Amino acid sequence: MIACGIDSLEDIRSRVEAGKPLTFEDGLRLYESSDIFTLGELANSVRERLHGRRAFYNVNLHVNYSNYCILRCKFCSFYRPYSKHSGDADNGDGYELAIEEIVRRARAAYARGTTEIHIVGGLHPKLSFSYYTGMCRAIREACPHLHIKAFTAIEIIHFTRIAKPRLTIAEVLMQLYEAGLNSMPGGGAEIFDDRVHDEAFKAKVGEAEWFEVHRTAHELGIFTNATMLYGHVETPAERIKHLIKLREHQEISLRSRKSHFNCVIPLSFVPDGSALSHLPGPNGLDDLRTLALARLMCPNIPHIKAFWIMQTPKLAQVSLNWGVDDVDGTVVYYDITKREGGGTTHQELTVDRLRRLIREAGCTPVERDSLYQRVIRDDNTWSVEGAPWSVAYDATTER
Ligand code: V47
Repeated sequence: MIACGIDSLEDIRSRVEAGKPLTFEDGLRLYESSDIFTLGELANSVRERLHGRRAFYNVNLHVNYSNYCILRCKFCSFYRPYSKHSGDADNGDGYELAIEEIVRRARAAYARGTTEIHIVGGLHPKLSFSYYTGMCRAIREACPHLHIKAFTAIEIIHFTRIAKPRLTIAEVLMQLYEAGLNSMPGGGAEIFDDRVHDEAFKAKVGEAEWFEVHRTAHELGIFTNATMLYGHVETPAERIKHLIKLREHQEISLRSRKSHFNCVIPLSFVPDGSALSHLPGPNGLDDLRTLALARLMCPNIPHIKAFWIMQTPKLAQVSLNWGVDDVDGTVVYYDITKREGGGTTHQELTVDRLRRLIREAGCTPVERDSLYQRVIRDDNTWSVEGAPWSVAYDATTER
């Protein structure tokens, strides 16, 4: 409905208020509307219906176990080609972490009160499947209640191929689960569209396989997240279609599977160092519009996360009134993009800073675990609501 050159959006408002799913055309009109205030207001109304003024964060540690990768995705500045003579092809900054080093980092973080370890890496051409199960088992043994959120759908497909003998997706997930895996992150989704796939990440498995992994995880009772990498070669229409596909998958998971997506994480493309570095990347309004759109197009996915590493802490803070209810966590080290942290991989926000960002946005900070249960801390233990266990930690170290 166009009035005086400005789309009034009133018909969309009534559908949002009635809890009706928005159509592709609704999404596009919202994205293209110059009335960014109504877009923010509508997204905030869904956010408040679901979560009131609560805003979630967690105390986590990211570990990227290796940057060697057999893929060459154009948006990625993280991968290094693998060479037997390390240093030849990768400028000397290719790496892979020994399981002992990963456990050392996990143990140190756990002792400081970290509740989640988020592990992803490149598709390594040489490591065997036992490296990944061994990694989960060793972390589980060292840190009994540390939530292991690990491996994107793309890595899971890679594991089915490197396992000897080859395994099905369900078999890979079951073996990882038995070794200690708790849930899966949402990476590797990029944009569900064949044109964008062929232009920006042609060699990577596509939409069908990504959804097959998440469908299998949901059937097995493993919770997962879902991402969307925006601001490169895709159009706003392709973003909206991506979000609708996530909503449709979630509808079935909620109806007939044991678990579902916990959150959508729209990832703001960081061009630096990638084969698409000539592109400008999203501006602040693109970021806000896309986060708000994610909230409005996927009302059946409980949480929308702004990942401050990519959207920046300032934009993540603003987005808390634009549909977002989660700002991820302390992170500590992040190798995939280096926007924060002065170009280093040390990218960390303390709990005090996260809570302040949230309070300054007019929200109430709530520490969550990886499944969005409330974390309860006293002077030197943490637990989650209803759990029969608690974990002792050193609360004198800054988290
Ligand atoms: O899959 C790669 C993306 C993802 C770039 O599930 C890039 O809680 C921006 O999935 N600019 C990994 N993004 C990160 C991820 C994630 C992050 C935080 C929380 C969760 C969660 C998941 O990062 C990759 C890819 O889509 N990525 N390169 C880049 N230049």
